[in-house]
Amino acid sequence: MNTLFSRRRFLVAAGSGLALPVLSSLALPQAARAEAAPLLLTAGRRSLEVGGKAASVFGITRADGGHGLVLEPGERFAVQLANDSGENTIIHWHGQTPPYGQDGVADHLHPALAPGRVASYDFIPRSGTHWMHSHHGLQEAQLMAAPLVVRTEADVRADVQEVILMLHDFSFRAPEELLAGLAGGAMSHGAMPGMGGGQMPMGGMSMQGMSMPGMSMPEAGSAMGSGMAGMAMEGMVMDLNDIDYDAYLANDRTLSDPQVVPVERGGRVRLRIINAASGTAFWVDFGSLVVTVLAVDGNAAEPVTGSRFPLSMAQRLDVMVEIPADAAEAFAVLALREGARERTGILLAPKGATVRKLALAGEEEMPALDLAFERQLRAADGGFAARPVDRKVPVMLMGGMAPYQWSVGPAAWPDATPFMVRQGERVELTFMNHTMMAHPMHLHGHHFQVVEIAGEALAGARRDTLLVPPMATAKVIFDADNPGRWPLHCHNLMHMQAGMMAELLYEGVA
Ligand SMILES: [Cu+2]
Repeated sequence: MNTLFSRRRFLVAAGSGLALPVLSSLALPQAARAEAAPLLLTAGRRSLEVGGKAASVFGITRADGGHGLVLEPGERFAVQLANDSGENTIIHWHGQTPPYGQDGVADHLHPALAPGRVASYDFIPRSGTHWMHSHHGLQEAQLMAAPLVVRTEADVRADVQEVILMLHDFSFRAPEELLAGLAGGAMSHGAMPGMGGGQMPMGGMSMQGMSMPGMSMPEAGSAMGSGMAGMAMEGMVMDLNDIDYDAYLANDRTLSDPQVVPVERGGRVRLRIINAASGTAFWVDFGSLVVTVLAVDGNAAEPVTGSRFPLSMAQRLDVMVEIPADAAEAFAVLALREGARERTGILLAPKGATVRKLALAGEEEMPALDLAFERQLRAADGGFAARPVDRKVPVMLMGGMAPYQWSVGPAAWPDATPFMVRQGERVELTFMNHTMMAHPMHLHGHHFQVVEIAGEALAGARRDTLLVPPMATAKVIFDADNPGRWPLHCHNLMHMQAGMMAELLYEGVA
């Protein structure tokens, strides 16, 4: 038996809350060991009010009733997770790079957490703005998600106000019903205006959906022959927003009753924004404020300034907001749904500032997300040190709306062929999107660096989730330094559930 086996176990104890010495065989710097008792998190149910109606959703709460977790510098991720949800669950620590087995994904070795049971986790957390969410069934669509922020010494020294902004989409209908509607071939797009009627056969795939006149496809290119790409650009059709949700939430509230965060005139606010929506990509909009990007997916980036940034599912964005000294009105931080007019957000309000009522929908439909911002991003540390790539892995994104089938490679999960790597290798993944939808692709257990978009090299951002637009190609690199069996999947939950997942599998791992 290989030695990994004993390392990667996480222990599922009876509901007693029994503290077990987890992963004691793992060599860890003694200095980082905290003596404090494990933090208790409870995956359970809670109720929200959405648009004046009561909604029963999931949540992941601390012992003090707060939602999610903020760890201070040097604190371990020493957590006991209790399942009080009444059904099986498993919580993935998105953005963390724990030893395999503590990742929070059920597989053939690690069962889901049964109701009434407790799982223990203990590892050195990765700093930055991350989050936690169910990786079981469709629970994520019912808000089984919460922030997971790990502060650095620099954050503490900076002494700026920190505000977390977590975005969700929400439906009163059960997610199983939403998925059945998509999978049943009943095209949800049928009721939407601007729907392109026909199907375009291309390479054995079909494309059907909303037409986006005038849309340019700068990311399209080498995924297909140039002739094919050119053909795709003529009469382009692409699908946005599989599902029309009932509401879009910012910190669990809609714009009819938004959170109003007190801020100081002349002060600075670090906003940690998490797109926890299961099926919605947003433009984050700061209106008249020009803000500075500090990090993406928890990784420091060279400063980029602007007032509107794309944020796809599962991605995080940290920005510094400087509140003008003469501010008379509250500032809205809005999340604008792509391809639509709906929006959500919070308000940053200096004392005595006017707080205006904001409509639930904007004036204009937002365009689809693109990679213009991604091209601007540079890892603050320059990214991975130069070394030859040991293994090149093509990752084909395939599928379509009718029938509703998606996959990473030709076969849908669970039949997808694993991508094999060997520990110590520098690995290059080339995402090639052969579909007419964008896919936010997430690799567990690693953060990669974006090194090429549509054939153009760059020393781009470090991330764990990259948006791959329709027909786009993008390359990322990472070092295979965390042996295990790691999901590589689309973070559109319905796509994942329809099969858009494969595994990165280290040689020698069972
Ligand atoms: Cu997808």
